Amino acid sequence: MKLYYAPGACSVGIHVLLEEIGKPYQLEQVDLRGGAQYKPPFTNLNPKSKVPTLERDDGSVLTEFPVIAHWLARHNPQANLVPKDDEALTRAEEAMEYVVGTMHGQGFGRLFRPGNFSSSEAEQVKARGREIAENGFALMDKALGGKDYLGGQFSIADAALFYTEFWASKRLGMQLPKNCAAHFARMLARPAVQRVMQQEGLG
Ligand SMILES: N[C@@H](CCC(=O)N[C@@H](CS)C(=O)NCC(=O)O)C(=O)O
Repeated sequence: MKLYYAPGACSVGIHVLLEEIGKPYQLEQVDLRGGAQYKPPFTNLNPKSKVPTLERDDGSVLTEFPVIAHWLARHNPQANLVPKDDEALTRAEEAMEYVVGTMHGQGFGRLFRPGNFSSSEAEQVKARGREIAENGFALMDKALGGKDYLGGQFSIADAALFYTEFWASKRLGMQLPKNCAAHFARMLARPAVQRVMQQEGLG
């Protein structure tokens, strides 16, 4: 398998899952700042121009964080990347969809790329993005109440929450609420996450 990624992008969550699985894989960095995602050869692989993009061993390609995460979990059951209990699994899935679709897509999307939402109202767009992200962390903080991880045990949902916590805390200097801050610290202490941080040069 080959993961197309950019350092510190949302692909970092899939990178974490690959390290948790522990099987060999390759990494290929995509120069997002230089626009490599909009040109061949990358567009031949993923015309959506996004990371994470996962090329499987048969050469076929998977896109979309939740789909890649679920596929990795299903094909590597020994890594326990989803809770076995049905209710815990459902809650973890619910959280992951919200993190990726709303917190990232609607919140951080506005904060990092306001021009995708309005060509002239950057400051208002960013303020709304921050509000969406903060509301999201408040909800995730509640979801984490009394638990170390969103599904009880570590799961694909935590890899998603981790990348937004990383952006909030390390890129934007946002204060995470208590349970999210503890979750972020717990994630950073995982050996798989430490290897990823080193490999992506994230300090
Ligand atoms: N819906 C996609 C979103 C992926 C995404 O937004 N990736 C960003 C990096 S965090 C990207 O590749 N952006 C490049 C661009 O839009 O030019 C998913 O779930 O994987």
